Amino acid sequence: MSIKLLVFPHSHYCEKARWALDFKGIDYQVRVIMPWFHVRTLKKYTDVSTVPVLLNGETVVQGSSKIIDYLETQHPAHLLSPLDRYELRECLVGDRFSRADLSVSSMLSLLVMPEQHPFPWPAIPDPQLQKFIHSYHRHPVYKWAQKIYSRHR
Ligand SMILES: N[C@@H](CCC(=O)N[C@@H](CS)C(=O)NCC(=O)O)C(=O)O
Repeated sequence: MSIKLLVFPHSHYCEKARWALDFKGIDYQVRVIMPWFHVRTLKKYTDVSTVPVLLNGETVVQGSSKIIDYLETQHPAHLLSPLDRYELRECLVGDRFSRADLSVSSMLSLLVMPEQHPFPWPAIPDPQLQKFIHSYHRHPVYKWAQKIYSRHR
């Protein structure tokens, strides 16, 4: 039975879960559900109305961090959890890409709108919002997230 991931297309939490699955090279199907209608769809699996939700046979895993925890145990190749959680070097935690980098970059994806994101970004008609986004272009954290996306997504 293949893994299914229920998502909103432009949710940073959903992006976090999708990226973790992609990074681990796991075969899965994305099922895009729409806000508002999602409540009825999710009711079949859980009492809580948030996405992402991972379905694997009878197993239901809800929440981006819980999904990563689940994937780490089921698919330990390409670990995303640092072995030594207190080590701090080039990456946010440890010396290699981990769930810390994945999580923070996913949270920033709606601002950075990286080209590697699997769903296309809509044009932003509001000039004030365009200006706001533009004002972050040179910010080191913005650049850091772009780099993480280009190297690891
Ligand atoms: N802590 C959860 C938060 C998930 C979450 O808030 N998802 C939002 C979309 S970004 C959602 O499903 N909102 C709809 C709702 O609350 O009914 C996670 O990490 O997955």
